[in-house]
Amino acid sequence: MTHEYDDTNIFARILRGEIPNDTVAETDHTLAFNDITPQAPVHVLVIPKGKYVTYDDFHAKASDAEIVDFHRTCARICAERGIVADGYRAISNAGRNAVQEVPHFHQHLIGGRSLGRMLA
Ligand code: DGP
Repeated sequence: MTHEYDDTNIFARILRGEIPNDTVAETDHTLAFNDITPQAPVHVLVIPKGKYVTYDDFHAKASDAEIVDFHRTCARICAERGIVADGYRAISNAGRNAVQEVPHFHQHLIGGRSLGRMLA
């Protein structure tokens, strides 16, 4: 499976500062910001600053430091946004079957309401 990174994708443009974003957290390796079309009271997108297309691409190519930083940032945001006690969803759409819209790896952190079952 090849993952050719498209530098024109919207999250690449956000990382370059060409498009504004509502930043929630930022580290050396990771950026988190509110989703533009939130599906719940809390809907944060967390992205690595490196050029990775999908979940598998990120974990195959990123350094251990980037991977740890990414996941620690996700967990910290869940705690800080107060969605841990009642539960939340952390998901990443990858590729065609998952209808991935933006081809830069990202994790959705969604909570603040009952989310129901994911699969019918
Ligand atoms: P997906 O690739 O299907 O996992 O979802 C991409 C998400 O990115 C979707 O929930 C909407 C969000 N999104 C798309 N464009 C922008 C944008 O310009 N700014 C922000 N904050 N979110 C965006």
